[in-house]
Amino acid sequence: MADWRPQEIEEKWQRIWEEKGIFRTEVDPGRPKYYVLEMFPYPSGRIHMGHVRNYTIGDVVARYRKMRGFNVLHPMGWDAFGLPAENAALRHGVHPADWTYDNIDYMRRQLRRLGFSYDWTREFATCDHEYYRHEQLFFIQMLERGLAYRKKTLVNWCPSCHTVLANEQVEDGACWRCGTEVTQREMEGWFFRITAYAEELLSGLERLRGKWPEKVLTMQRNWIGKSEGAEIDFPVEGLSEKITVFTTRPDTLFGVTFVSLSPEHPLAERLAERAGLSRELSELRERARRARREIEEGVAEKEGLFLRAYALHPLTGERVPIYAANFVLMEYGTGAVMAVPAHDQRDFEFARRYGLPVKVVINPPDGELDPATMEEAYEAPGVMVNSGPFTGLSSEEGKRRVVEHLEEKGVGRRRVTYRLRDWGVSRQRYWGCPIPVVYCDRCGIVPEKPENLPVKLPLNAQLDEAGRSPLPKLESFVQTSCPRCGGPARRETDTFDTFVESSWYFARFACPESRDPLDREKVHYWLPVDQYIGGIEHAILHLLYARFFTRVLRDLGYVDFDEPFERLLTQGMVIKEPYRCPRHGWLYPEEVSEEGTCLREGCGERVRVGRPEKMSKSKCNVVDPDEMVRRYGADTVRLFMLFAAPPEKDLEWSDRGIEGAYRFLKRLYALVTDRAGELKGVKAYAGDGRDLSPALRALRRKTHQTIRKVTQDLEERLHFNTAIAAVMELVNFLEDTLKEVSPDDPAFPPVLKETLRTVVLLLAPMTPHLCEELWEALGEEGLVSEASWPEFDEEAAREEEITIVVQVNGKVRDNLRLPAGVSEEEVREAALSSPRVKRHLEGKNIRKVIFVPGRLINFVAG
Ligand code: ANZ
Ligand code: ZN
Repeated sequence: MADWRPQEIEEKWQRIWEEKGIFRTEVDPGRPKYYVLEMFPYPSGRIHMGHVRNYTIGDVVARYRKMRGFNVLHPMGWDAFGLPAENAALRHGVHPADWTYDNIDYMRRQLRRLGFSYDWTREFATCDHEYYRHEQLFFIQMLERGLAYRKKTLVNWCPSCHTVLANEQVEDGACWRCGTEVTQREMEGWFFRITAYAEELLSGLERLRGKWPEKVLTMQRNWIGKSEGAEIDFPVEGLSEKITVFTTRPDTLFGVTFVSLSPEHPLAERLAERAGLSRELSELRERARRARREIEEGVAEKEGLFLRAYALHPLTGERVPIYAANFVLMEYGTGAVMAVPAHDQRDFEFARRYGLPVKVVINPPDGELDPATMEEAYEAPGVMVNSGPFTGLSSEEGKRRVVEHLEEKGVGRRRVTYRLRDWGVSRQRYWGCPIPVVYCDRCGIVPEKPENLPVKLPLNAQLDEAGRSPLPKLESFVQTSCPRCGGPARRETDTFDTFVESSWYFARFACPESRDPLDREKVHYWLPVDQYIGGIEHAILHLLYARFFTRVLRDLGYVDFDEPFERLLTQGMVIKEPYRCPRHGWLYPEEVSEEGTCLREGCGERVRVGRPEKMSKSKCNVVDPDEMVRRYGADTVRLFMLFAAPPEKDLEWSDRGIEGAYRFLKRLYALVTDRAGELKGVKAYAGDGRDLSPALRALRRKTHQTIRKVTQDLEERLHFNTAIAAVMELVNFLEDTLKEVSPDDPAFPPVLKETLRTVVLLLAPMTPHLCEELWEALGEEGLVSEASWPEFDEEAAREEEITIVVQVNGKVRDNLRLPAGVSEEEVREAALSSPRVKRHLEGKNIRKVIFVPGRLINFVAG
């Protein structure tokens, strides 16, 4: 029999799938749909193993669902705007557009070579103006509804990327992309009012329980950060204005000894001016902006400035000093805090530093606090003291009662706040979607007219050496006329955060050719996405933005659902051990000898093997998918990716593992093709099994048990590794059976055919090329990619039962029906619980047990 040549057969089947267009899909209201989506890639240049893993998982789901009779949508496209294109442009002197589209061409070929079942007719790149024009229309509609607005605020600024970052894009105070420390800047920019959906985004998480990883739900919940408390008004002495604070602890109101304002608070500015402290305040503000990261982590030294002004306690009328304090954030609550040093650690530290009084108003349930000797704030609940009419209440009850009282007096109210901030979408970048507004001297900010869309990103821009956006200097772009008055106007030169594009691409895949942004009928049929698959790194950013944008689209009348992704799988990373030579640093695997010494320049030093970690070029521990496909073929790479770990866990790359996958497929190829000739005309067994020899009955049983197992693994848990293990076990079982059965048994060919056919069907979603080849070799009709998933026969899968005789002292006392192959332990347990056996053992000691497997158990007792 000819050897398996994966490269040849893989290209052949890819061509056939392509020619027949079997993965092209259309709306078909008569059939149930299934939408599988993997997070689309950024066209960075080449795909990496993380992509291969992500897309292989998605492909198995798509192919499996298709075999189950679903009308499957499985699209692919490109998240194509973004900074790397600009960086590459600077480095290599190519235009970002050329760089991006070249990369797309290359990566598309790589994906095709892996045999993924995409409907390529739906492909688009987000930098196509036919895509982003619709996004511009959404923006204009959001503007009309107040869901997009412009404001001046402190923003996160990445000095190396020369752009603003959203809060979600700042990780531990550094830029999520380049790792540079982020600074704070005051700037004007465009915002999306995601906070208007805070409550909905939070409560919506409930519905996703059990369908999204718990970890992602928790991260989103914390990010939204709901806080329930009250707003309380403090009049300011000598001013008509009042300070409104936000607190989660109204029960501590009687313990307030000062009020803290954010250094950014407008009132702080005014009070400082009045007191001649403007310079001091602005210095404090600058230091606070620089130390933003430490402040948010709570590790910054507490620092403040007495503004020489007093607030009046809303219930007691007491005068309390007003400070500007570096730890009060302008963007949270009201930017003002009633300070209760006895019960808030930050206030406590601040009070100690500035010699401010500490007043205890909550005692622990079993003791009394002494403000003179306290070393830290007491933040836990307790009993209210020194609190006028509220003294004696528990802090929980106190919270409620104090707010009620404040509401009656009109000086406070219940209030809920969220940590979530509005989404800043302006980026001072070139390679992005232009924000479609103009600035007119006469009319102010004017949105572009929908019929003038798209506002195309000009491709004739000369990139700036320093990496700044060329748009503000590109007069041909900037100079325009006002859509309202026709007079001269200037275009907005900021572009959208690229997360705007990825917030709705999944809906556009339903109707990529539509002239309207979304074709309601098609979107209604295909969406929401049934299974979404991607990396955990998007747990907040992309997934929160997409959930928000879906609700915006709903409110704009484009879609009729809230949650874009029904089920989410976050796959683990592909990791590998790095090698390091004390002299030469990181080494490629080829630079390490079998004995584990460094081969570079005949070095010979012992190489250290690091713990497996995320593949990265800098550590020389990357494996190139192309090279693996060239060496083993796509099916082997796919099988290994699926077999080596459950999808949500990290997968450690192993050369032995991929070799093992290769050998298994090779063996399977030989097993089937060796017998394919004789089996071609044979029909798969379809009887009830009663006419079969025990060996063939056992093979059928194993076959149907395997169908059951694989179906369960693919249906719910997406545990491909255990599914593959089950098929491998079946193949082993089959090989053992082949040694046992007589070749003249007329039932043998049909049963063998049934088993081989099943193996091919079960593996088809995972190793589709090989399975097409084997399907054809077995003489089956059509393509296995279009075949139906096998049904398992409960009856055939049931374990065979045998009769075991139970004796007590040699006399038969019972007959038990038990599954074939039960252990002695199981038989003994079953026998001892039989009432008839029990009766004869009563009051006796079992001295000995005689067990004849498959036949008899005898208790010797006396
Ligand atoms: C008085 C008080 C007394 C407070 C007490 C706490 C304990 P979470 O749970 O995170 O919502 N706060 C309010 N606005 C702030 C801002 N802009 N910057 C810094 N801190 C701010 O925290 C709410 C609490 O954080 C509020 O309750 C307020 O301090 C402070 F024994 O008010 B509390
Ligand atoms: Zn950066």
